[in-house]
Amino acid sequence: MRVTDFRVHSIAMADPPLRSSYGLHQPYALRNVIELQGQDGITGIAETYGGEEPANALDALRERLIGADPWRLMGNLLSMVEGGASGMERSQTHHVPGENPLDADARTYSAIETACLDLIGKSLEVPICDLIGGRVREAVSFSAYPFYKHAGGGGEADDLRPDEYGEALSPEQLVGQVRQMFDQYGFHDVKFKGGVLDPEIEIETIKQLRREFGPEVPLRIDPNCAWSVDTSVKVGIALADELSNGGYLEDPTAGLDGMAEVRKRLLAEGVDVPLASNVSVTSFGDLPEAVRLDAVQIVLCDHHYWGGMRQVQRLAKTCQTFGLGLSMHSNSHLGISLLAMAQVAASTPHLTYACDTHYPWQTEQDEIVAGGCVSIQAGQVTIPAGGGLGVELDYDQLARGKELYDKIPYRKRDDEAEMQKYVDPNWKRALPRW
Ligand code: GKR
Ligand code: MG
Repeated sequence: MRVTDFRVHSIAMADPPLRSSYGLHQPYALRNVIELQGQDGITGIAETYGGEEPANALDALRERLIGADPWRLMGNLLSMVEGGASGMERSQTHHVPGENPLDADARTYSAIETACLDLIGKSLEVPICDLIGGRVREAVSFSAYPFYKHAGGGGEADDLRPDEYGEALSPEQLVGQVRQMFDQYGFHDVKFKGGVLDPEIEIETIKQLRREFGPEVPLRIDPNCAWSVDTSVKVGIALADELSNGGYLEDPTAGLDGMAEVRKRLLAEGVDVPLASNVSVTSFGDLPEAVRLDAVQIVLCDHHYWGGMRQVQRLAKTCQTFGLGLSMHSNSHLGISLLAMAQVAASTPHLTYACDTHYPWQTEQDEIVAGGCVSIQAGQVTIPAGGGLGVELDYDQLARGKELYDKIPYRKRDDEAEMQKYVDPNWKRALPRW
């Protein structure tokens, strides 16, 4: 089998005004979708971070891709993941995910790997999860991912979208948002994006979530490093009960040293809430120090920037070896990414938490997989019967996403600029803020 053509499509999708310590989501989120066409007309697809730089990096590989054997390609390009900066420490504390130059090669490689696996899987009629080791679960659990948000459903001008969830800038509104997600998708877990309001309000939000959903629903909070060590310890103590039973405290503060200090001080207080990270641990090079310092007890994997699905499987085994848990990180994405996440999760035995997903924040109007939105039922995505990822592209919808991209001015994610535009002209990301 040979690759006969390679196409990169830059698309946009509406995104609601979600808040985090990075700032405010812009009215559109960007994605790049690639197609790797094989000789027999079968095409492998993948979805990755959006905007110009990732598209250019993918385009730059064209010559190496055309004429290559997709089975060999993943090995031929492996130095993008195993060599250079990719194996070394590359914390994304100060970068919006997808904008960290140190993981650029790993992100590019991952998209090519996914498209190769989709192409191979489709031609053999074997789902990716079985191709890369065999499924250990038929369906993958995802958690509700509530955000504080301003009113609005995303999009702009004549493309303003309905505001499905409404404003959520208080504990009560946030609880209402989660209830709506639970009713619609049947989630069993909550990963709550904090680092936005005063920590006392965020503590109250978690307490109200616990009162509303009870102790059988695991709760996690992720302020993306917005807190000092002192504040992190204070929050950890205040939420010791609510964040236990399968919950965790994710990236409360910046850096491995800070995380280690939080852990040490919490343990000294008799609080054994585990610390999770997708910010201070983003590569294998970060792991030895994280383990040595006991800074992180749960790593969030993400095939998009860890260098692909097989690297995630290796990460899982490494975590298991060192007694760490494994969860899965997400950024704004559509159905191709959701299925890629589900395929790797289905074939990863040591996955100890329900995965994150932003999927409920996107709408069918922007979905580019044939048949519309991928179904999440009882909080789970079931592995489709088809080969590869199990989905095909809807080319009309893809064209629509490309038109949208051409029309809008956004070319990279910039939550700080959006925050300055709509909330506070002087706003800067400050770590720690509290
Ligand atoms: O979408 O604003 C967001 C999130 O804050 C995202 O950028 C993070 O990468 O989901 C994320 C996380 O778990 O850190
Ligand atoms: Mg996180």
